[in-house]
Amino acid sequence: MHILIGENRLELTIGDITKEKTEAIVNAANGSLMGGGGVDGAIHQAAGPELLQACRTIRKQQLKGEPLGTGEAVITAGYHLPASYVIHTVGPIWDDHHPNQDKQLASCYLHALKLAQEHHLSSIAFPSISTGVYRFPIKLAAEIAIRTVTNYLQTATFGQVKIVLFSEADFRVYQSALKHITDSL
Ligand code: AR6
Repeated sequence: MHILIGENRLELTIGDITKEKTEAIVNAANGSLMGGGGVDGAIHQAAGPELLQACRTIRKQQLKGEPLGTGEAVITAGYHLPASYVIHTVGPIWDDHHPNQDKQLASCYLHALKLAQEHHLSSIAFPSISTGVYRFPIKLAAEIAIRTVTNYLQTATFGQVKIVLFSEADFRVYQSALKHITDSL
């Protein structure tokens, strides 16, 4: 399913993000940028060892050895992926609920979109950040993701944004969030 927002298109699909042909795909990484499980593991596996090397260089040079902060984003090439770029971001770990986690999750989407636009990219695919290992409740995560992306697309000329869900159940949650938010636009 998709909606048009000005000249931009927001699309929800079910699939494996490592197969996406958008110019950039987003990785739900951890601060170490050294890989992990879930979508992070799948992206590193499909991109090849060059991706880990690029992440090491970013940790050393751009981040001066520090971990990537929650809600921040960095960009690398996509190496063996169909996507030319990977934008790595770190979602919040769900821990009861303090409002800062909502802001951090919104920041992931916002910083990834801004970074893509700074690199003159016009298509990007996101996974459902933080809703796997990091346990963020998917209903709330979907509302935050879709609201952040639609707000951004209302003020920018970007192109295509996809959110790639890994299961039919996750897709349905995002679909109802999209419907809820577009009804109020
Ligand atoms: N394509 C699309 N979505 C996927 C794929 C895929 N190939 N594989 C999994 N998902 P998670 P997080 C979905 O756990 O919660 C890692 O170890 C998955 O079903 O990947 O942000 C990192 O290194 C879920 O809906 O990311 C971090 O340590 C969504 O992607 C930590 O997990 C996110 O689940 C990050 O946790």
